[in-house]
Amino acid sequence: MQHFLCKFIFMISMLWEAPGVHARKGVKCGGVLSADVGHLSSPNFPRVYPPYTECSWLIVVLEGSTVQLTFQEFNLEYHDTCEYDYVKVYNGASRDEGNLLGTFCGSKLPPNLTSSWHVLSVIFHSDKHVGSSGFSATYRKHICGGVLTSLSGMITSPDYPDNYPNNAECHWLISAAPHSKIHLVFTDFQLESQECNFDYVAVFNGSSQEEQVTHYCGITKPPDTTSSSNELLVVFKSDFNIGGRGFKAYFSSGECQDVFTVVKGNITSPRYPEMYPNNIICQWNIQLPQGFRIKLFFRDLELEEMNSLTEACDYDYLAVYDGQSPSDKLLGKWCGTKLPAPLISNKNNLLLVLVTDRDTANKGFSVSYIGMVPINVSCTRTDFHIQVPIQSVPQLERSHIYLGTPACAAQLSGSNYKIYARFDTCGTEPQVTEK
Ligand SMILES: [Ca+2]
Ligand SMILES: [Ca+2]
Ligand SMILES: [Ca+2]
Repeated sequence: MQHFLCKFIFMISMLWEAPGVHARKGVKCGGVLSADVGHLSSPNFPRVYPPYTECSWLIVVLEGSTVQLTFQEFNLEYHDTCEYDYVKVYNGASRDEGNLLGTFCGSKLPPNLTSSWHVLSVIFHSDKHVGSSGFSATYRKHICGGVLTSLSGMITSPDYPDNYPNNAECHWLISAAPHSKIHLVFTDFQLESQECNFDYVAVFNGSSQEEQVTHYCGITKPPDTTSSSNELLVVFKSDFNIGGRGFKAYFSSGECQDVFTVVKGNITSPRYPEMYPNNIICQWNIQLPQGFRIKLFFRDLELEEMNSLTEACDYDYLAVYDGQSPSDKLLGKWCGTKLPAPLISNKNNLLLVLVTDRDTANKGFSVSYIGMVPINVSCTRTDFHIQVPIQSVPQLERSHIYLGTPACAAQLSGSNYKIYARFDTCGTEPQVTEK
């Protein structure tokens, strides 16, 4: 307990930035909230809030749990991009724009928001003119579950990696932007028994629990899932006895996860060139037809700098793997702002992974790739052969592929165009040895 208290107080002093510095004289608002449930509202609520006011709430609950925020009333001056009066909610400390969960104004009630760890901040701001009745919200500590709206994140069973409690029931609704899909991967899984009528995990494709789904338990983890809509529901239940280590899973969505199958393209970090979010793991796969190799060009790289103690990219980094998964060979891992040289895959797949930690974001990265098919040239003392795979020049007719003159056109041989020539034909000249 002593240890926890020390950590807790240290945490608050780390995160708390001079309360009320911007607050108008005589208006008291904001503060540190650490009870399991609580309430916050704009000054003077439900009467008109004062001008020139800035309030900052820091909600810190027990480590290992999360904070769920629910707005009951919401009415602020409206502006297209909320530049006059606004409420901002951060997944962690405020001011770190990588933590921003949303900015709200006008009279539309914001959605329920859940932090991905035990800290959540709320900022209320009003400008010089035009006020309204303001907002009122409640929060509560969540042992597990919630509505997750970030681009990516991690979910675990309660108390993971220690044994999960008995009689637990958790519902995580992962909700992405309209039209984007959610990718979910379980990396660790150990529940009671192989018969799933005791403890189980179920993954519902969509928010509805109506449809039939498989229950997973024991050490049989749910398969990698890509949602068919922009929602995915994960349910965990334990019965009255016998636990296990539980599970750990990662999700990603929208700009944070994609598969590229066209022969050339561009990939950027989420929100680029604005700041990327904190706490994300993004994966982009490039999957081209067999025979292709992939050349990757770095156009821009601005990530958090390396850890000066270890001189390694421990905080935020971009990693590239020579294949389809992080178990394939690592081609490089970069951070900071030094632009890496172009690189080439050995086969037809490449995986890019962006990992960011819980604070200090930057502009991100921008890369381009192009699929290449190797051309094979071989020669003897008197002649040479050139082989060009058909798929590398799909737009050309055979008669348009020739060496020197159209008379030396390529021949078709299996999936290749072949040119066979002597050194003194096809407009080439024999090698002359001069005295
Ligand atoms: Ca105003
Ligand atoms: Ca059990
Ligand atoms: Ca960072």
